[in-house]
Amino acid sequence: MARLVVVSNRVPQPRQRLPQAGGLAVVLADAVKSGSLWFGWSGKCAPATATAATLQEAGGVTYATIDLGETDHRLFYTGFGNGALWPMLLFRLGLINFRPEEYAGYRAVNRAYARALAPLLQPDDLIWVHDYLLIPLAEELRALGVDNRIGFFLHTPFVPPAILSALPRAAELLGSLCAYDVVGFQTRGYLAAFKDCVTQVLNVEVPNIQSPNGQADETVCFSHGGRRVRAIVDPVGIDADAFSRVAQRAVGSPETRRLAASLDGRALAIGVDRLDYAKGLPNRVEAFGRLFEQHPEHRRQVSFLQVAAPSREDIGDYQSLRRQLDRLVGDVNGRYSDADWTPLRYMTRPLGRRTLAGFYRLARVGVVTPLRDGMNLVAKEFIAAQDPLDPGVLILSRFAGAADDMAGALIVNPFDADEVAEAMHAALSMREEERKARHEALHAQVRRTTANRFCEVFLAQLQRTPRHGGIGHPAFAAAAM
Ligand code: ADQ
Repeated sequence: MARLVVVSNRVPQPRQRLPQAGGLAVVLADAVKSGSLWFGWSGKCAPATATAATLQEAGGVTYATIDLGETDHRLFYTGFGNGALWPMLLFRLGLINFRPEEYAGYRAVNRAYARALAPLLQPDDLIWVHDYLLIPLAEELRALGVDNRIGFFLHTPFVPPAILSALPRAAELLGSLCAYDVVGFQTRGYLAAFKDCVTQVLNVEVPNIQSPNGQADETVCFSHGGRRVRAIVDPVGIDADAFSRVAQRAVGSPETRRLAASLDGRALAIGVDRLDYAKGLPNRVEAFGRLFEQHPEHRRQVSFLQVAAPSREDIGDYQSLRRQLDRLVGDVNGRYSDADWTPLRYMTRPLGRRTLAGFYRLARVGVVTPLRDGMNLVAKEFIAAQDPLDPGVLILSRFAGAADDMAGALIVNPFDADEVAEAMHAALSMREEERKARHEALHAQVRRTTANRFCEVFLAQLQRTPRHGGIGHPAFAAAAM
């Protein structure tokens, strides 16, 4: 069995016994077995970017990290990565701030990662690269002569050609993606968008492969730059059974009991997100206010808890989002609060995984209304955490990847405050029978598309790629389809 090398910008702390809630570490827990290597940024900035990785070992896994120079980090992460590429992938063209020097810095950091990683590689290693910050990594590794099998998974959405083309140098990035042997997407829609971009932006012919049930493609294969690329659909999931157990135990925890007592018999609605403009928090707060306008019977009967973990705080758009939310939450609370009831509780800090699980289980409504989201794991966690005998109701944005296979949720357009308010009303008024039926279907789905399955599907695809991915290689013909 080949060694697995995972590459992600952030690497879990080796000494942390329980990984951070929801991070990549949780998703990859089963795949990163003893003997694997995990490579990425140390999380620290130094005067200059390191040229060699520092190695640490824990539980048989080697963690190899490098410090980034302060300027490199700014250009790569705050600059091109999150100031141009992220808004483009999240369909927010107005927020794209493209600067050529930042793009150069983004590519330079990918080159530095490649140079530090290459000496650690063994010939048969399977390399699995994660997310939008590392799109050019395979191309940089190939330039150093690395011909291992390299796969890439995009956790964000993928966009249609009209959106992609708005970002300067996007065609170059699309070409960089073709240096991978396998490229994975969360949904069929993103794969179809990728196929359209390859066809229209790179002028490459991509043959149709009809899936057996006649649905949209789950795999496309094409050749570009002398290599064969296989693009696949592989939705990210959670370890649903483990999360259910954590939630069951957490109901007795002091934090959950305190929250339950503070509700004083009222229903709880909950939202849990990174503080990111893609998560639709201002629209959600507005919709909650609209609920009290349109259905005054819910006043004093429900409390909404929004947990928002600060993220990318050194970027201006994130600072203004925070200010906007402070004001909006104040508006709704000012308008509807009573001396002994506050409609909106708003916390800007992360919560532990167990506390979160207990809070989800207590909630009658889970509100997951991003404007765009690659998948959204909170939707899946909320479902896994419910008591099947008295479950809460999920309200889910149609623009989250999760909506593709979570039809049992109340699916909404997050831009339509009235529609979201109506869904909140429907969820709060829903009879037990319907809540149970919806939960049963959703729970079965969340248990099917687990984190473990996500890893198995991706690695099986990568494994079946011939080692020398070049088209001329004789192994290619056998493995091409
Ligand atoms: P994110 O955009 O970070 O991830 P998401 O899928 O919602 O989004 O995952 C967030 C995780 O962090 C969840 O496990 C959640 O429990 C946890 N979390 C969020 N806020 C928290 C808080 N305040 N306290 C504690 N924990 C919190 C990216 C993509 C998503 C995709 C994932 C996985 O943007 O679309 O689903 O990767 O592929």
